[in-house]
Amino acid sequence: MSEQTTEMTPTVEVNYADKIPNNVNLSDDRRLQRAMEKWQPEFIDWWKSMGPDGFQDAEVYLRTAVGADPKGWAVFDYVKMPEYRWGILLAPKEEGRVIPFGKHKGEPVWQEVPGEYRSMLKRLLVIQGDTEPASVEQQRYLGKTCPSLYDLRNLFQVNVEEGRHLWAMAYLLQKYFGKDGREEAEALLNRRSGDEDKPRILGAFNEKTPDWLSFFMFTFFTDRDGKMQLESLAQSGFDPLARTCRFMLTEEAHHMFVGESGVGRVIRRTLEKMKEAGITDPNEVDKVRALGGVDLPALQRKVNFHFSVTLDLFGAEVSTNAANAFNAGIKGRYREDRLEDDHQLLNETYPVLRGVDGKLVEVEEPALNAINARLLDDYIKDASAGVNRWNKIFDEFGIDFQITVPHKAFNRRVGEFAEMHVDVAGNVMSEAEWNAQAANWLPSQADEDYLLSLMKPVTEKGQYADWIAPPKVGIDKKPGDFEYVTIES
Ligand code: BYC
Ligand code: FE
Ligand code: FE
Repeated sequence: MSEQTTEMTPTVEVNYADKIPNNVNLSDDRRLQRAMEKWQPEFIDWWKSMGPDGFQDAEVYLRTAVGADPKGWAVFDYVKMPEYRWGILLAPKEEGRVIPFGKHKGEPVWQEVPGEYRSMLKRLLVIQGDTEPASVEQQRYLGKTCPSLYDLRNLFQVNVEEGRHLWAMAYLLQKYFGKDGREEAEALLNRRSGDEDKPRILGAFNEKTPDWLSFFMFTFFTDRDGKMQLESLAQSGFDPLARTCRFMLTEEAHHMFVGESGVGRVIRRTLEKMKEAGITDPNEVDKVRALGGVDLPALQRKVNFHFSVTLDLFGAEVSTNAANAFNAGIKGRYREDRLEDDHQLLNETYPVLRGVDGKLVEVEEPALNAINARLLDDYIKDASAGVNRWNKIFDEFGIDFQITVPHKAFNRRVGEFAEMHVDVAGNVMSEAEWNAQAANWLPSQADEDYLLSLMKPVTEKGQYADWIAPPKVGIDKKPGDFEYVTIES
């Protein structure tokens, strides 16, 4: 007992065998346990200083994963977030699993890191791991303006689970990458979203999430990049990574639910207000704002922003990094196991939209080099299907409006179109023309100021801010007036 209780954290006593839910026999690996014992209090320090501001003592009705089986992975109870049981959970091992793609296709999966792919794997784990705490940092202040206790609880659920995803990557780094891995696990706690000197690695994770519409858009669009990347890594020939990501995906589904239902509820509330006031033209922005609703053109601009910023997360469309990772059997395609081809792609091509002499042209590229382009296309399909589900709400209210996703070359900073200026419909133009119209396409300061003016906290049980409709059902089937978060006053 005493051996397993660390002295390093005065505030949170940790008995590693009991407190860290895990299905990796943590207590059998002394070296790893020591590494995690050193990292755990640093994580808690990070959580307390960079996690949800002002709610560290609140009791939150959270889902904790205590096992990877259907019974263990969704246990609900009140918990103070710093005492959340961040665990290490891998999906069950599949006996006889073989590497599903690339040049090692058909060989037994690796249980240890293959030496020749060590640095490639480490880089992917670090990039994946870096996004998780970044998103928590981006969402740090949102609790103060929550539209309801239900939404507050969902925010915190997402935050603790992103924390758990960080644990997942920190575990892989510390278990399989020795001293290097331990250093990288510490560095994951030391970079900061938006910091000039030590920013997070990928662009979208240094943007602000200043209001709740941004949060819902982020969880809809950017967590969906998480889903696509995790689905690709879940195919990995490095089995511990594949199993880790498969379990992370069970949590990711909830994050996208929060985003999709959140934006849907904003749309619904706006349409209710329009209907009550007899407004049928969505472009009557001033009237909608006078009623305290989120106008649809501003909502579309938010979509344009979050979509385009998220597309940059897929890297360059044509990428030798991605080709190498695929060939090596380290990172596959989206749901590789459901695709029907040779899974080696040595003689295949894939059509990639490229910027050639200032024009958008579809070019057949070697499929291996087009792995990122393909994942991007799969993402666009998946995100567009979600947007179409929002569009059904307009039909329901008989309002003639549709949300659309912008063209994939719009507003890009990474990849093929980074140097081009392309509008939401896919027209290439000069920088001056683009700048002159950018305010129609991307959220303006005035949009942001208006959204911020709506962000007044609502913390009475069962009450909702006036700009968002209540959810159809509660979390864990709780009734409408359930106290999802108990805030000490
Ligand atoms: N920003 O061949 P390229 C999630 C760099 S989200 C800055 O284009 P590659 C979550 C790149 O590093 C999922 N730099 O890229 C969501 C490279 O630099 P070096 C996160 C960028 O490697 C919400 C150079 O450009 N997981 O989980 O094929 C909440 C050329 O590289 C960016 C992953 O991304 C950028 N956007 O693809 C919480 C999975 N893009 O090395 C969590 C792991 C590229 O030449 N990562 N660069 O100096 C990967 O699979 C790949 O690294 C990437 C890039 C897809 C990110
Ligand atoms: Fe995550
Ligand atoms: Fe997520």
